[in-house]
Amino acid sequence: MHVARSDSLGIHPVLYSFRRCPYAIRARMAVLAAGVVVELREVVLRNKPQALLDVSPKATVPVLVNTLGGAVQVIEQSLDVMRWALTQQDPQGWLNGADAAPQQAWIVLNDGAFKGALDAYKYPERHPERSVVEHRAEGERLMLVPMNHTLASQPFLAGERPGLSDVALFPFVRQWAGVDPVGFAGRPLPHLQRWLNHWLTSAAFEQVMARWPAWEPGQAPALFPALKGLGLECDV
Ligand SMILES: N[C@@H](CCC(=O)N[C@@H](CS)C(=O)NCC(=O)O)C(=O)O
Repeated sequence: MHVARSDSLGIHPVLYSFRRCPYAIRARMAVLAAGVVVELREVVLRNKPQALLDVSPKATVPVLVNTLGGAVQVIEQSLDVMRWALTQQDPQGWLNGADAAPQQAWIVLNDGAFKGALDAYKYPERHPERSVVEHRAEGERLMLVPMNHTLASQPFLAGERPGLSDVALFPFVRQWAGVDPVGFAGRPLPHLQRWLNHWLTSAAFEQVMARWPAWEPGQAPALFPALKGLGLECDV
C-alpha cells in the first residue's frame, strides 16, 4: 500500500478491475460480501488508463484507490483488497481463521506454483517442453488432487463454512476448468467439482461477473455493486 494522487472525487473508493481476471474476481467477491460500494473502472489490459498508471505504475489489476478521509490510499494486491473490504464488514465470516496455517498454505500454493501450472496449461505453446496431458497432470498433482482430498472431508477449504482461501482460490480453479470444460467434468475430482460448482452457481458470482464497458476518464461513475431496489438506481 502507498499514498498517491488520484483523479477520484473520493465519494467512493475506486476499484480498477478486469472482469475475467481471477485476482479481480476475488477482490470483487470480497467487496460485495463486505457491502462496500466502490466505483468500478473496467480496464482494458492492452490499453491501461493513465489514471491507473499514475497511481500504480506496476499496473496490474485489481487496484483499489481510497480517497476517503483525506489521504489517498492505494492497495495494489488482490489479497490486500479482500482484507481491506472484509475488515470493514465481514458478515459471512470469511476472515475467521484466515491467518491459520492451512488457509495461508492454500493461498500461497495457488498464487505461486499452481498459477505457474495454470499458465502453462492455458498456453501450452509457450511451454513445449511438456505435453498438454503433462501440464494437466502437474496442476492436478500440485493442487487440485490435494484440494479434492481435503474437500472430501469438509465442504470448504476453510472447514464447515467458506473462508478467505475458498474465495481466493475458486476464480483460478474456474480458469483451469475453463481450458477444457468437458475434460474437467470427466476428471476424478468430484469434491473439487462440487466445490467449484457451489461458487459458480452462487448469486454473488453472478453479480461480480456483470459486464461493464471499458472505463473512460470523465464518465459518470459505475458503482459496484449497483444500488438497485432501494429507490437508488445509481448504476449509471
Ligand atoms: N499479485 C497481483 C497479480 C494481479 C495480476 O497479475 N493481474 C493481471 C490480470 S489477471 C494483470 O493485471 N496483468 C497485467 C497485464 O496483463 O498487463 C494481485 O494479487 O493483485
